[in-house]
Amino acid sequence: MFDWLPRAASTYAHDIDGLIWLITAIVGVWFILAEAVLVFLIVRYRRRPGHPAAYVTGDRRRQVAWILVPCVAILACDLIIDGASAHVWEKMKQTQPKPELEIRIEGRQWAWIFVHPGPDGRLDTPDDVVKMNEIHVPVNAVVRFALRSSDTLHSLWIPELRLKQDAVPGRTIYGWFEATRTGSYGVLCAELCGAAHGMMRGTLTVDEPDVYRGWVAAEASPPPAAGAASPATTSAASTSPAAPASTPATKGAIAR
Ligand SMILES: [Cu+2]
Repeated sequence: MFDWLPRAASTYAHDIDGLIWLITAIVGVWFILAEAVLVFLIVRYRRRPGHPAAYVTGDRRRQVAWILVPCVAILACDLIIDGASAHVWEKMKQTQPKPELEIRIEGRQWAWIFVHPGPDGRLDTPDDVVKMNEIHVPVNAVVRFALRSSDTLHSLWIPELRLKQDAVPGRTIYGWFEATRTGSYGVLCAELCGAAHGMMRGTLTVDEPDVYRGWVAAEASPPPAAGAASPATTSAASTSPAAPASTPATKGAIAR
């Protein structure tokens, strides 16, 4: 309709946008109505010579109706919003489509750590690809994530996917998304989490499946040769030297 929202890039983005517009329309009508009545009453009952102010107790039936009728109407609007959002909640939160990719995400002060499965397609194996503030997924694939926080509350926010999910210390929260457009999108934290909260930014790269597979293959370390490299050496080699969180300690900390 308008370009007021970030470009939609997930399968449920349009459902969320529909709710945003529905709520905006309902609240907008009430806002205009309330302000119009307010201005009318201010003008109609302005101070005038010879018209003393009346003491209105609000206990007469017609006066009570001025309160009760809008309350019932607003409650009805709430129920309309609840009804419209129920199927979106069901689709996003209560349904877990069969994932084609599982990723582990950890929020910490002040970065996002993403653990991708390596070429073997499984997490918790030596070829896992651990990245700080960098997540890669294939387009048109269901991605299931397990989200955790290692310190305080964070909130994973990817506006183009219409995905926002709190990360709560001590809990693992599962969710999913399916990106529908290739490209790079911002990954933000939507929960004030400390002094450098504003710097807690990452990038989601959505690629064609073969490009994604190529990226994983390039980033993953080769499996350790028998007796050749120690596990610590292998873990360090599997990560980018520019990503300080991609250390053996990090991998251990976010492994289940
Ligand atoms: Cu934050």
